[in-house]
Amino acid sequence: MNKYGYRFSFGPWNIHEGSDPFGPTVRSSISFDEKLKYYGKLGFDAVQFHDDDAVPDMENLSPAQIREIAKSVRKKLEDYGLVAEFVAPRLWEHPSTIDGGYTSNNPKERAHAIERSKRAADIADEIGADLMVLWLAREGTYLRESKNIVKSAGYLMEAVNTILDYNPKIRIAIEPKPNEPMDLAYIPTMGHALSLGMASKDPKRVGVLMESAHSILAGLDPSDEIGYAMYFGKLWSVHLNDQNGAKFDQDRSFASVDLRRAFNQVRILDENRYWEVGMVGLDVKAIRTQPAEIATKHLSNSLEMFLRLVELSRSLDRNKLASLTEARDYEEIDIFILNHLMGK
Ligand code: XUL
Ligand code: MN
Repeated sequence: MNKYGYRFSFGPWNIHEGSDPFGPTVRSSISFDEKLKYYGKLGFDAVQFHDDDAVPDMENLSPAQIREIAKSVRKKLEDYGLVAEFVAPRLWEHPSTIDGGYTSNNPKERAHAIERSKRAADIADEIGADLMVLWLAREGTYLRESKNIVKSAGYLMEAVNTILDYNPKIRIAIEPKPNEPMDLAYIPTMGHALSLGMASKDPKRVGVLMESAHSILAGLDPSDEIGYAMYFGKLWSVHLNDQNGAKFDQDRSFASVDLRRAFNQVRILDENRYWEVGMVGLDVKAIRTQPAEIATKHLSNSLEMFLRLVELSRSLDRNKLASLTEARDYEEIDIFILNHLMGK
């Protein structure tokens, strides 16, 4: 933790080999144990997990074996002074999730997705996290005619309710994303995620995770998505990063594309005391060109930018902002904010 009270997290996938759909890996793999060493060095407090980041090959293990391995990962975290922030079921790689897990047209595949989520909840239990993140990667369509949206909404509701029933301690944070890998996802925005949670059987235990790049891909502003969720007390995690327009999901370093947009995310989080409710997750990826020995700078740079923007948010002359707002001099607000960001 730093002097502002924020805790930072990232997932092992954020130190990665650099493959993309058009080319192979360009950096060699680093083992999970090796990655753990970076957390403290880079100023991070917590690890975000996909279920199989914690328990590789879990599809071929019994529930008891899965719990046993998860327990040993918790010990490993303790050795490094780290904690687990959340566990997310990886419902997008297994052959039975090719056309979605919870919303697959095949009932056996839907059942598999639910079972997998229960195992992910077991892992969360053993690893010491009370939060499960649902990024609903393949819950959507390539072709509108291929799935029934009304039924699919019901399947998603059923999945959330089943997880809530299965583990009465777990909280769920739904991470919306409008597209990629699907053409269109069923839960593209904060509003979709919040309504699903609020209609669930235990709304107190369902919230959201806001990822900057996903909001931008949806044509929305991340700070508004943050603030809307915070009004309802539902923002339980974030994946801050940046994104240069509506193209593939870039996961660029936080603030690297649009400094003012990043400032506003930090401002809304800080004004609403986010440090009291959640960790600052940085879902950032090194650019593919980055040499292996220096392929963690995206993480430390993002963290540094977040803290510098906290300072800029706290030092903003809010009386001046209020009087300019009162006078409806929004042109002056523009230059006032730009000057503030430029250190004037
Ligand atoms: C996908 C994405 C994932 C989730 C975790 O775009 O953001 O990293 O955040 O599964
Ligand atoms: Mn994410």
